[in-house]
Amino acid sequence: MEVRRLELFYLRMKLRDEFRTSFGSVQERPVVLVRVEERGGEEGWGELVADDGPWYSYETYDTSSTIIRNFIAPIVLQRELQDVYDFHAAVSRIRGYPMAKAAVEEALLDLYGRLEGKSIADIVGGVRKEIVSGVSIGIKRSIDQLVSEVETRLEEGYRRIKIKIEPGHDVEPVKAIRDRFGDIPLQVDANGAYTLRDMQVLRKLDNYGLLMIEQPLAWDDLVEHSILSRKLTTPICLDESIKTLGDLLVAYKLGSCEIVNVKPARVGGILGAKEILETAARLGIGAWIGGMLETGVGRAFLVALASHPAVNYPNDISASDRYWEEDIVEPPWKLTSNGTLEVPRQKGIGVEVRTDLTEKYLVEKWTATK
Ligand code: OSB
Ligand code: MG
Repeated sequence: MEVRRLELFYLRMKLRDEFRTSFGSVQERPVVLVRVEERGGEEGWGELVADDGPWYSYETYDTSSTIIRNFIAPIVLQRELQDVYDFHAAVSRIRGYPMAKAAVEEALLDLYGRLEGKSIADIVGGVRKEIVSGVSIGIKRSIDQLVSEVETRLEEGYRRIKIKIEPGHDVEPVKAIRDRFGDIPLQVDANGAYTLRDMQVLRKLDNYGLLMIEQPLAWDDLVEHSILSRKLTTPICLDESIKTLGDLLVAYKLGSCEIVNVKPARVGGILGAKEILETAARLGIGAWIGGMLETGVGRAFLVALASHPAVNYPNDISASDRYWEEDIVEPPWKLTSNGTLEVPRQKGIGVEVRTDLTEKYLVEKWTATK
């Protein structure tokens, strides 16, 4: 693959509704798309998922796109890459910045798939025709509002509900949902908002038959999660704390989690995510694919990964219309009557980027050429 042009499209897009977690609220987000073009004119697209501020991780769209512009783009344009593993070897000297690496890796994988006539699902060893779609619901102004959103999502067909929690908004919303909807597949995500001093509340949550509690304790902690895991019967799922395959191995040795939320952007790309999925399966750790409020471009990679056989829980991969009035891909991602998304088998990501919409939402464009 000889990449002759790498472009960044900086867009700004409004979410249909505010999305609030324990670390902050998003109404409108930066969307940075990576486009690579190969000598013969074929293209590939990827998405940088970093947000405005360093809240979920240290990356922001600004710092990570600077890393792409100054360090990753020159590497991609300077050499002829044999394959995408070659890309990872070349960028391994850049420490950290998994979201920046994942964004460019996605674009290269899409390009590689288009050149070789393979879908992303083919490339990652996906086997499913459709993937189970769950939905992640933010913190609402009232319990009534939350219950009514859960009702809407269940009616739309989502197969699992995840709600965001934080101290002061935890047992009460879970109880309200159980009282109203009974034994639906339900889980919570704290985004690191609790400590071991909150045992009382965590013990109460343990009584609601939750599928899992996601990232209850600090984002960078494995030891305290292993202590907590011994005290609860509900499985612990780690998101923020698993940044590398090495983290997963340590978490396994310590007994810090029973389940892992796999996000390609958090672990430096699709190939790294595939490796984590395979290791999780080998170790008997449950796995599913998480999201970062992606547009239809990033979503395509999540769907492909979720078709991997190691995935054994519903995913945080909703349809395009859960976040976007108009998604920037054609066709948009649509929920089937089964509460699933179909896995495309066309070459590359299997959806087309709508250049009329990338134009409409464009704030800035950056181009580097060979
Ligand atoms: O912790 O899983 C998370 C969104 C942004 C940042 C972190 C998280 C989330 C979600 C939404 O839960 C997942 C999605 O629907 O894309
Ligand atoms: Mg999470």
